[in-house]
Amino acid sequence: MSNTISMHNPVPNAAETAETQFLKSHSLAYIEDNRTGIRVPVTQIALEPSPGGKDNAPLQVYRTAGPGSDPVVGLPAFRSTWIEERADTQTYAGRERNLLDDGKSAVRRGQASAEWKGSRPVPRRAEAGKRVTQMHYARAGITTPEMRFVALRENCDVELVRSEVAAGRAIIPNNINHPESEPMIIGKAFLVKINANIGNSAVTSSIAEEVDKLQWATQWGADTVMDLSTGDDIHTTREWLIRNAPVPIGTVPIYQALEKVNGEANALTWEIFRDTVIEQCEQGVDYMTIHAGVLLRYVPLSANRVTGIVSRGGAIMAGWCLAHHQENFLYTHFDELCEIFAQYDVAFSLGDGLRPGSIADANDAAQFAELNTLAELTARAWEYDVQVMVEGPGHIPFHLVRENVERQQELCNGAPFYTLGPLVTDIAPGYDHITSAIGATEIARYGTAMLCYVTPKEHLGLPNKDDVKTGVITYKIAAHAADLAKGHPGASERDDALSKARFEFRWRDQFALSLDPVTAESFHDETLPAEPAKTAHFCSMCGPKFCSMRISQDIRDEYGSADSQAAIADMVSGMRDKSQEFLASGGKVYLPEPGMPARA
Ligand code: IRN
Ligand code: FE2
Repeated sequence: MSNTISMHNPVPNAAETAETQFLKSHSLAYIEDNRTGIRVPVTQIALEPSPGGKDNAPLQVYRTAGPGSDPVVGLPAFRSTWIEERADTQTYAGRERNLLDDGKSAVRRGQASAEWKGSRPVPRRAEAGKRVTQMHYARAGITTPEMRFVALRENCDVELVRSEVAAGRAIIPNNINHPESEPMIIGKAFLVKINANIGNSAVTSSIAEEVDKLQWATQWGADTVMDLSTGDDIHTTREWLIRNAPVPIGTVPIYQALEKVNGEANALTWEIFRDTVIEQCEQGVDYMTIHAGVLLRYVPLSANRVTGIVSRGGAIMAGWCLAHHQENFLYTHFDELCEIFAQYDVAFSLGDGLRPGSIADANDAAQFAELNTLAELTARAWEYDVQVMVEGPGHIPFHLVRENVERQQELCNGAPFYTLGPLVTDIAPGYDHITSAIGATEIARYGTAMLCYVTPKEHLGLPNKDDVKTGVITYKIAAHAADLAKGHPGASERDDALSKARFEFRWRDQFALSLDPVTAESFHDETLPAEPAKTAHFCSMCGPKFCSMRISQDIRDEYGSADSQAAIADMVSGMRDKSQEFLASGGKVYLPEPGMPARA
């Protein structure tokens, strides 16, 4: 990269919450491109010196939490100047004010706006006839500040970013009405990303709790957050979330459209849906799940499944198609959606409404028929320069996982794949973050760009804060394991730093470098709470006498000096003799039992 990078003085975490006070060694720092002045927040992890006094440079890691915000004020709209300087958008009155007064929960809405102390950006959209998507700029050969921001974040060449976006192999979801968001990229040439779903239902959670969940999820590493709220206050909840979101916000607009017709799927119309989409475009939603692949003729293909249609959006649209005996209006009006999305730079997340909801239904006719249609719609969106990713399953046994991503990549010409798990078995409710992370690792390894987390409460109930954290950490593991397996440049830096800290008994650094320092430290302290144990050369697992790491260090001390080189040479030649002896005798460790064939 030709950019000069300078590190700014780190400042303490602005978004520090009571639960994260412990992260003393984590601070907010910036990587700055001197030429353009673009600054990317990173988390800086301070490290202790190695035994012997050699300093260890602090590690900068990808940060999704942004600079942090006061929930009632929101984040600074730092991207506004970039958007305005392009001079291809205009402000307009918008519909938001009317919609704020649409009735049902005026009281709670009133309370929420009374508390709100930040400013609300005036909605913008493209000037007539213009497209303001990153894909449009990329195809025109324009390198935007958003692309430069992404390249700094990913530590890659900005031309890679531009060309992948131009080709549709990556997306930068950032609605021009969400100028608070830090550009990030979803594509297989980049780090694997994870999404966390939050959202109240009619029965639980308040707005403040949802903002808290958003900040909590990004603190632990969620790259995007989807607001799946249903019930009252959808609009206001989303407003608070977006104004506080340093990450792209995704939604499933059919959920809100359904609220507007009091939950009666048959009463849905294209017009109600379209107005809901525009309302969300004006608020700043960055990507939307659109279940346009659930075609009327595919619905019967799900009839003999063990679990039928498990997608909420898929079930709504299938119900509508059957009730009216008409083609899905999301499909028939898809071009109009493309025109709308192109005016705000909203990305499609083409929904997998017919994804399998059980091992028995994996890779079946309904699933793959829908995928064919999603491929057709991907190509159509690209005609409008609209960014697209494609959603995938679901429940898939391990040996059938790979086929899903390879088929999607081929049919959709490399458009990013975004999958929910998949869960590789159905038998572990309560542990579906694990059953799904196994499938997620496998599917990401072969090119899935983003993983939608699954929490331990999947199939059982709404996730609480602990579940959100468990889901995020579990998916960070899956995504990172895939980055390592893909040989992504620099992916092992943090592993290497942690392993070095472990080998040198820098316990505090081992905690600080881990994905979940709180849990690591508290597990350690369960048996060795005393302060000196943080520098002790053992832990309670093997105790002081049997610590393999300590024994290894003793071996190094013994043989590592110049004096002992001769001794090592002797040892090596002795080993070579033994090896020859072993090979000469047949070289087998386990000999087949008489009468038994040797195993392959
Ligand atoms: C991701 C991949 N496949 C589905 N998803 C997510 O599931 C999607 O992004 C959204 O968060 C949720 C939509 O669920 P339904 O409406 O398809 O059940
Ligand atoms: Fe499921």
